[in-house]
Amino acid sequence: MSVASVIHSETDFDVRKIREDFPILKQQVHGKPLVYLDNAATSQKPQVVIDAITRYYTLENSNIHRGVHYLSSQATMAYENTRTILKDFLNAASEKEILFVRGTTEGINLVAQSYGRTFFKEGDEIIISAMEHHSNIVPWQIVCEQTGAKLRIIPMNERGELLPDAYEKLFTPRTKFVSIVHVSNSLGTINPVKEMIAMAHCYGVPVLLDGAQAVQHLTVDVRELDCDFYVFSGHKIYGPTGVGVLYAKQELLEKMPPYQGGGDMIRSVTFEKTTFNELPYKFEAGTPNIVGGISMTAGIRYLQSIGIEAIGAYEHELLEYGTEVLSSIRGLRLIGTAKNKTGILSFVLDNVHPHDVGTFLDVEGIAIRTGHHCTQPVMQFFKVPATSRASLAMYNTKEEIDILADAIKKVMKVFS
Ligand code: C6P
Repeated sequence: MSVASVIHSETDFDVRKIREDFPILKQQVHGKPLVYLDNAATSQKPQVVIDAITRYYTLENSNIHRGVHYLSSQATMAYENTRTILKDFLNAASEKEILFVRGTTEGINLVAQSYGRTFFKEGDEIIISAMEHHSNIVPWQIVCEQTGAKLRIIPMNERGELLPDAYEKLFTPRTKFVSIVHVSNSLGTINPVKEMIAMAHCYGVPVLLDGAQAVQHLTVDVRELDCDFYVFSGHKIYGPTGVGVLYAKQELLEKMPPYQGGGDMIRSVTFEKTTFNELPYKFEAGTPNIVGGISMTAGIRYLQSIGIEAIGAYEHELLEYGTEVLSSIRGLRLIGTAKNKTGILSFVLDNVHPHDVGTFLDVEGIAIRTGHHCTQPVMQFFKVPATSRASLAMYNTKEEIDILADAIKKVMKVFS
């Protein structure tokens, strides 16, 4: 469906009504209306998510999978129901393929330690890309240290797009795994993951997608993508911090050993031998973030009630507007100009350090992120120490982009 056919203007989308659902947006910061443009770091929470947290602690609080009493079975039902919502959200084949984790970072570490440490050996190769978040670099470096495997890196061009031919050339008989970001957090690039997965599968190699910046903007269907692992964080999809999801194909999970040991992941324990629980519990040791899981799905249901296609189309309209407005500022260079992007506007200004930009904008009530965005290799590629990054969500407006642009012009004036 084309962007234009989904949405025509802010009015159609009713962004004003959506903003009403996010109480935090109503406040003033340093005497100015808050302009929140740091959504890639974490999104704000709608009232339904805040209510789900309050309701859980007011009416349902209890440990799950353990008690026979009323509250425990209510909490267990609510928690397991969220697994079903997540299964449907990702179009996974079964609840057994949905693991609760602390977030994207823990999901990738789980796969690196459980799958990688078990199946990689000396000389094996793992392909990642030049635009990975540190969370999709360091866990693989650790497993390389442990097993003797090596990292191979898919290069990118000056627009921040991966090079498909170079990707294909990286495959050798030693390639054992591919782990790539679906949408880059510092560039906004949407990678052609379906094609990349198909290519890896031609060589019999499984693929993990880091979906931390994708699920809140794009429809993700793990069966259509045919990815082997998919991971995302609750707090970037309008839910709370400290909870996320790892999807994995059941056949792979069956072969993988537990990541952590403890309560709930066992079937029986003696001092001589422990047998493990069935999927997905084999990978969920200890009391989980129960309220996190339940309220994360309140966020997902909220997003679904608006419609992910409509959100994506609206954000795309904002991105196009923001790109035009920011590009017209003399002395501003956009970093990340891929053809296929989500709402990330990373930029550098002539003669002004990004941290000064961030501090100045904060005084104007504008929240952006400045720094390397946990993607130092991306900064090295573009030969910049850091960037300023405005990241968009469904509740942002063109008016806020204008406020951002005016504030940037002021910064440039002050520093010139
Ligand atoms: N990026 C940003 O400001 P956690 O911290 O586990 O929820 O997510 C880690 C992570 C992994 N992959 C990608 C692509 C990400 O964007 C992030 C988090 C935030 O860009 C915080 S560094």
